[in-house]
Amino acid sequence: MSSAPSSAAANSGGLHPLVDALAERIRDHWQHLPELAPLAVDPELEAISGSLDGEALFIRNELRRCRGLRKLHLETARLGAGLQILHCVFFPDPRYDLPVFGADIVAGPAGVSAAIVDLSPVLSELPAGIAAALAARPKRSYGLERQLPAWGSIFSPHVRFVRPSSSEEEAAFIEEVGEFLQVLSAAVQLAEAQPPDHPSTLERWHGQGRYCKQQKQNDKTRRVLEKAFNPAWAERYIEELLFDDPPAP
Ligand code: BLA
Repeated sequence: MSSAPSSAAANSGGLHPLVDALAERIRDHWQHLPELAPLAVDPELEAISGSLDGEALFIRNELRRCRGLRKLHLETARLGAGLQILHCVFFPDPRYDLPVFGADIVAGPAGVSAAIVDLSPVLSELPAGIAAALAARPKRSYGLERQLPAWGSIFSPHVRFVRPSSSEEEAAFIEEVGEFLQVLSAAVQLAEAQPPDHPSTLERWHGQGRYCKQQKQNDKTRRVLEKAFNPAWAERYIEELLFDDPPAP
């Protein structure tokens, strides 16, 4: 038996090393969350494969839940024209005073074009303890820091949106994501549920709905999905899986 060299894996549908390494980091992190449990996903949306212009397309969706977070979603995908994507959102259970964790990596044949990570508030500001922990992180700079689009007003002042341009910068970005996850984990461990009909719970539920609505204004995501599949499919995928309205608490 011989094992294939990694370049062969990359040519036959493997993922960019940053996408793979970050997906691994996120899966490892899940194992430390309290009461981690599977979350059902429509089998039609769990693993999707196809081809576009002779290129293999696939989407892999992994979903979990835990105490404090209603939906942990990790998507890894290859969507044609060499486009590789890691999309990850942890949606809080609105009974808990927790932010939304989001990370997205977009890599093309020319390298990573976008790497973003944030703990985003569902109300106007992050819980004070989380804001303080994020502010205390070591500062890192990248050669290319990117400007957020207008819909990005949902992100916190601590958001990192960069184009890493070396393996050092890619490693630094993975470290940063690890720090955001660490800050979230510590908050999850301490968080206590409020009643479903508590006014704060309802405000957080509405706030999470706003987060989803803003994310759906990212035309770049929609365009890629429409091109790889079709507009009706893209619409269903976005509305039902990526940014479905949070269920009432
Ligand atoms: C940008 N997202 C993009 C781009 C593409 C996608 C092709 C343009 C790349 C670039 O600007 O360099 C595509 N992203 C996808 C697809 C999926 C995806 C197809 O996740 C999923 C199937 N996007 C998110 C989340 C965040 C996010 C959770 O889904 C942040 C937490 C951010 N993506 C984000 C931002 C941009 C982006 C801020 C830049 C948008 C812009 O500059 O207009």
